[in-house]
Amino acid sequence: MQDEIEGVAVRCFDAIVVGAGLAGVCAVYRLRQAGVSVRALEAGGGVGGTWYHNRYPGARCDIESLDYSYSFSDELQQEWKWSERYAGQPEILRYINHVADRFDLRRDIQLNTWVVRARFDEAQERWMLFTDTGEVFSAKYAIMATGVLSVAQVPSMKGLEDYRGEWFHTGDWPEQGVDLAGKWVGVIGTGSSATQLIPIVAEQTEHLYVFQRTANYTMPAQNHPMKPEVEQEWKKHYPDRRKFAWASGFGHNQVTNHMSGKEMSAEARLAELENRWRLGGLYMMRAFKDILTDPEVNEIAAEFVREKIRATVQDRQTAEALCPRDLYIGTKRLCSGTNYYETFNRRNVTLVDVKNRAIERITADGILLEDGSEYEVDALIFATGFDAMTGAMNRINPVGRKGRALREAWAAGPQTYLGLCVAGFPNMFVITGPGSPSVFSNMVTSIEQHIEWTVACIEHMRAHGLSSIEPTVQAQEDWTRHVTEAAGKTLYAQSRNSWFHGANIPGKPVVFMPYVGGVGNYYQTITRVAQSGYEGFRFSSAPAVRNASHAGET
Ligand code: NA7
Repeated sequence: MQDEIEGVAVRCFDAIVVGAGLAGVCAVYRLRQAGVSVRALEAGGGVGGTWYHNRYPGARCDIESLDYSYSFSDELQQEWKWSERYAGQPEILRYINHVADRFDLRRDIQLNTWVVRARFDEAQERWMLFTDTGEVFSAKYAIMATGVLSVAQVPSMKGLEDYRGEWFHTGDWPEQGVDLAGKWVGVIGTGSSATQLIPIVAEQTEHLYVFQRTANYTMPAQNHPMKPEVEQEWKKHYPDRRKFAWASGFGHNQVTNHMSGKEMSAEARLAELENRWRLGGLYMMRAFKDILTDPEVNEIAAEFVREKIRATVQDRQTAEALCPRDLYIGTKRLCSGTNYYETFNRRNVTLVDVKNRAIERITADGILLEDGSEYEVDALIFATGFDAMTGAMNRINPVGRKGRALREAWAAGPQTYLGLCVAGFPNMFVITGPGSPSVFSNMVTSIEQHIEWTVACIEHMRAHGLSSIEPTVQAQEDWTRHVTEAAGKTLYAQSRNSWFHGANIPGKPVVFMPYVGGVGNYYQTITRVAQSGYEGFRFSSAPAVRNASHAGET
């Protein structure tokens, strides 16, 4: 093995984890437990990943805190106290920091270190990772915990460089916060981030313009302080709750109605929808078993929400503009917020339609629409989303066997086996990658499932003296087809204009990326593959050059 590359000493570990968000932190814990020497490299100045960078006002999880947390330590889940039903960003960030401290993980996490490229050294069967700090790392295993919503997307808009005000992206919010008091502010976008941010920012600003291209459906989160009896009940039954989540459709404990919307009477349907509205947030998507497969059932739920919007927003025209049209509910990620529609009753908030008259350019003073109207603002907030699911991996663009780069391998859309591994990229594990339930699930459940599988795979390789693992092209093609077919049975196949399809990024192939076959089914599949001796994978048993079993650098 080379000890130096271009005059730089190479630092060797069994595993490099790229990223120290919820996935990276969990990976460090599990790998260390398995006796694998590990170093996590994190671009940010702290642990937390998404929850480190998305500090915009109102940032909050849309999965209940008691579910959106690690299950790997019973002591941890018993000790930690969530203050609200849905945790806000500061509390989740505190939790991740607590986990890093409680399990003494920081000594294996290197912050402010961006992995800028990676390449597989075929002779050594090791990954070489290069960082913006000039350091070079070598590892047998590359665990890509790079996040699925980690590359903020600022749309290319003419004139932004001439804008005299300040501008921000929700996904890259300044750590010190932003003072918007007394300012005229514009928010571009009405997705999840915007719908959480708008009600809070509206209370601070002199005036708020909301630039809406596509109206989405926003549920009331129905957030509230944690009820002691709920917490007690969960803590008493945590193992059962986790087991349920791991076997469920979406990786959490939300109750699902298993009836078709068509089997129910109109009264029963309405009662179910009202109940879902009261439960709040993503519960609406479990109202009927066929809400995401039957257009008529979907429309019943969609119209129910439109009626709620009309009943909330006083100005008729604004209410109608906020009502989503030509969009199946849930096929763009359902939003969950507090007082979102109510905010449009404020005198200092104006909804600006930019669908029928698109943004022409940014001017020195604000936003110019193509019909010539201009909106002057002191600050601009881009709530315009992410290069989701593949953005962070494509940015590193790992180079695998035969010098083939990932961007080339994924030119027509991401291809993976089980959403975990990529043919031609041995010993690379993509945590919650495309082709896995990922964003279609409680991310913490999916993260833990992937890391459990990855660590077991590494242990298997060590036990059998195997040096590399990668999927066969055939297994990868079959899985990718299965992922597409699963989506094809749902309304997602007919609603391609979302980040689930990569449609928000110019030039990105429009391919449905997550796996919608259900978390429980998926977990059974990956478990079966491992138990079968890793069907669909091939191993090499070339003697490993160095395979340290002690913690620390090798
Ligand atoms: P999203 O859900 O991708 O929302 C982005 C929003 O920005 C959406 O309303 C877009 O409208 C809008 N957008 C993007 N580009 C433009 C331009 N050029 N002009 C006008 N409007 C634009 O991102 P979020 O951060 O809200 O949420 C991402 C995920 O994070 C979320 O789903 C949760 O899982 C957590 P469009 O719909 O494309 O017309």
